[in-house]
Amino acid sequence: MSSRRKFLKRSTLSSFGLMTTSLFSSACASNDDKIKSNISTSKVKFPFVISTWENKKANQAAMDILVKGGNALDAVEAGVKIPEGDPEDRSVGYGGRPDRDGDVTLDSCIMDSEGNCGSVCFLEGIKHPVSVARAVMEKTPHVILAGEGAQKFALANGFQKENLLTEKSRLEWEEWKKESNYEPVINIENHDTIGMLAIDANGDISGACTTSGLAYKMKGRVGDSPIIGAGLYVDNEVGGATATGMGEAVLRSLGSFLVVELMRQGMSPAEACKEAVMRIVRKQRFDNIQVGYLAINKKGEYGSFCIHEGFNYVLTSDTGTKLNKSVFHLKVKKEKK
Ligand code: SD4
Repeated sequence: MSSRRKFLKRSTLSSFGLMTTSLFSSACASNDDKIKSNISTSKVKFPFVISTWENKKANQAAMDILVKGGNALDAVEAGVKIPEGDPEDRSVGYGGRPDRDGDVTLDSCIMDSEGNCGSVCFLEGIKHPVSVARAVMEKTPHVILAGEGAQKFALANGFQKENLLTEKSRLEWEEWKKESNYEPVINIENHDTIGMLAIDANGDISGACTTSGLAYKMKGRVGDSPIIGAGLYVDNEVGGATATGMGEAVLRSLGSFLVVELMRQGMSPAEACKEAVMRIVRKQRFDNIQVGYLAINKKGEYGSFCIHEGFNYVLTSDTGTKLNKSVFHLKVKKEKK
């Protein structure tokens, strides 16, 4: 069982234990000092690539391009295409869990160092939505194409229509349908949306974010991942940020844009991610949802912050690949055996 999956289980159990507002606030206060001491600035020589969760292969594909002098845009596209094409990755692209009607619908976006961006949402039948998002950016006057229009555009631009629902995902969905018990509670679902940021040898930053979204979501639901400023934002003068977790919470606070703007005002990536998470904690219900932010700046500094313990990210540079645990707001209580 992946550590992410274990986290989801543990987190759900522990969140049910925290039932009152006063308990929440005391947990916040007592954790705050620890958080302060954990927020240190980490820096790495560029080029490097960083991405949400544990997808080392995705980072490697991006790094292969960066070490040859390739640009950050090509790197992030190639990187996130790895989980998009992997049927075992159940929350991105091919093999992703379907919506409640049994359809796999994909959300993806990409943004380059010039401030250009492209996005597709509610896209069906196309394995690599990030490449369609890039085509939207490069070949149309628009930023976002949705649903049928996005698919029509993809087909007109050489993408093939494929069935993205694997047998494994279909059988799970059939099982889910027996009770059709849908609670939009992110911590009980397994989803490893990839948000990736890269800084190339020239110091230019690009990012991409791609997902099949929440399993068994309502038909037509679009999350934060394809929304520029929510799931991803890059400003090459400052840095870049990406998000994972409960998309609705990120959308309400336009989290990735917020992180970049906070860095513009002088915060380090980790401090900015923390402040963006704390906005959610202060203004929204956060007991049973996870949100994690990951950010880099122009100096090559990086950092992250999440609501609940358990979010991690992978960093790949010329010194190799390292899985890092994110600093968090609330500790997950250990399961009693
Ligand atoms: C969404 N933010 O669709 C995505 C889900 C996610 O790891 O990040 N999963 O809300």
